[in-house]
Amino acid sequence: AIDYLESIPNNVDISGDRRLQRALEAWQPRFLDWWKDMGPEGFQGDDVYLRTAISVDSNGWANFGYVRMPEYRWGIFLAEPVEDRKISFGDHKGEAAWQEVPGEYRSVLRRLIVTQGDTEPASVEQQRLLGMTCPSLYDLRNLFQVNVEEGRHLWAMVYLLHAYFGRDGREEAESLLERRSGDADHPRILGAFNEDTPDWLSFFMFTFFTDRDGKYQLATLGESGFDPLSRTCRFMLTEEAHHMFVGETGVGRVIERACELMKEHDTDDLAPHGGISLALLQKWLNFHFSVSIDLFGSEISTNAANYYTMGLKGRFAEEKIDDDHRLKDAHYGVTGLRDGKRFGMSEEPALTALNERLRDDYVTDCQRGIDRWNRVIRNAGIDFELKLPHRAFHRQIGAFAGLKVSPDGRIVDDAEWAANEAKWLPTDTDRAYVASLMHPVMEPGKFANWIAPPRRGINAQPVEFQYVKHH
Ligand code: BYC
Ligand code: FE
Ligand code: FE
Ligand code: FE
Repeated sequence: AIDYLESIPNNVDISGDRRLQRALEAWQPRFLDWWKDMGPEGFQGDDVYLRTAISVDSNGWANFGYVRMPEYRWGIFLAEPVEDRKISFGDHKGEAAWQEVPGEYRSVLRRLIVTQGDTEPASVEQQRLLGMTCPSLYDLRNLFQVNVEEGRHLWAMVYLLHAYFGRDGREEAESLLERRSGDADHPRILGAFNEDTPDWLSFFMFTFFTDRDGKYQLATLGESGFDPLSRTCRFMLTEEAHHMFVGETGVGRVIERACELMKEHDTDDLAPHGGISLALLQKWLNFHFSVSIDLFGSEISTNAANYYTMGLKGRFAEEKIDDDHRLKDAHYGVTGLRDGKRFGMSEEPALTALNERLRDDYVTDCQRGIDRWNRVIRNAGIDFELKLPHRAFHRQIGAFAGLKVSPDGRIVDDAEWAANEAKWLPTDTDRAYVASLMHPVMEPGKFANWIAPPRRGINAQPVEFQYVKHH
């Protein structure tokens, strides 16, 4: 059970450890200062219809009600312990899961936790101005739900740093509030988290593609031999599902509206009609997919091999995979560059290929979502197909970084790139056009012209429910 009488709601008995409690209570006001500065701008005093965790059971963990965001009960919730849990992979396979940090892995583990933790406040910073241009109260509420939960994910990592990493942990927890997305001097750690999220199409793409990286990274950390990390990630994953729902249905509704406008006006140029065309949407997709697959790191990575061998970070659904879970002699097919001219697959040691394997799992999952979007287009009777770009397109990390590749996977020269870049990626003009569509729609049940309403509301409320009471 979660104790809401505590100043920091939790199911880990923080009050049983005075020193930890004091440290977290000292961090809490700094978190709130950060939230007020860097959290959603313009709505901090409003009542928002939010869900708050009341237990960690899969059935019925949520409570819905109006909350002012600064009063949201951010807390520390770990999934229930698995009795007698064993490490399921790497050199320590079969040993009891660790309840304390193994001394020899301390700095590696801290780094993983900090990298994970850094993305959470970064996304809140990236999204802080979006409320001002919400397409509906329903969408506004979903944005804020995502934001408060990303704030809670920061708490999840800060708890681990404070509880298990002593003084360096406390220093890292401070730094997590000091870096800023996009800041030239103190940027967030990973590339995608320093990009802008300037409009709602970007937000929906971000929650589809970038929150989905969260799903895959959290799942691998959910396999960790360090049990507190595993348990906290497993609970975070239950929240993550809603973030990806927001992305998939958000983009889906933009597509639905585009199809309606195309049929109504018998054209695929939707600018005169205030819509987002499918070609424009494809450019946003190209951008967000490429930036998000960078988050998996290099195709060949000794870091990834070490994380696995040490038992710190597993594979997606590790326990469902039928092999030796050590991978010392195993191989995995990795696409690479041959003589700088063409792509080819080679068998690489499975351990160093773990980043690429996870990226493959992720790409398969993305493709399932794209297929569902394409079904919406097909059902509308429109001849257009959204496509994931080739994995080497527009990369900044790994073997394809800086290489000029078309979305369909041809290595092109500078001239061809220059001639086509504006067709493949959002241009300043495209961004200005999408920005010009972003006007707040704050009347219950009303939606901006460029997006269709959702099928149903949140928590069985009607679509026209007053999801945010704006004062
Ligand atoms: N940008 O061996 P390599 C989420 C660095 S999203 C900048 O290729 P490795 C969320 C790397 O640090 C999930 N730098 O990669 C979503 C290393 O630096 P050093 C976030 C990058 O170590 C939405 C060097 O390049 N969680 O939760 O296997 C909203 C070579 O490294 C990038 C995690 O990522 C990049 N994209 O790292 C809110 C889990 N990629 O050693 C939240 C924790 C690599 O040369 N992180 N580098 O200084 C990890 O498991 C790993 O650090 C990575 C891959 C997956 C990032
Ligand atoms: Fe998160
Ligand atoms: Fe998320
Ligand atoms: Fe997010």
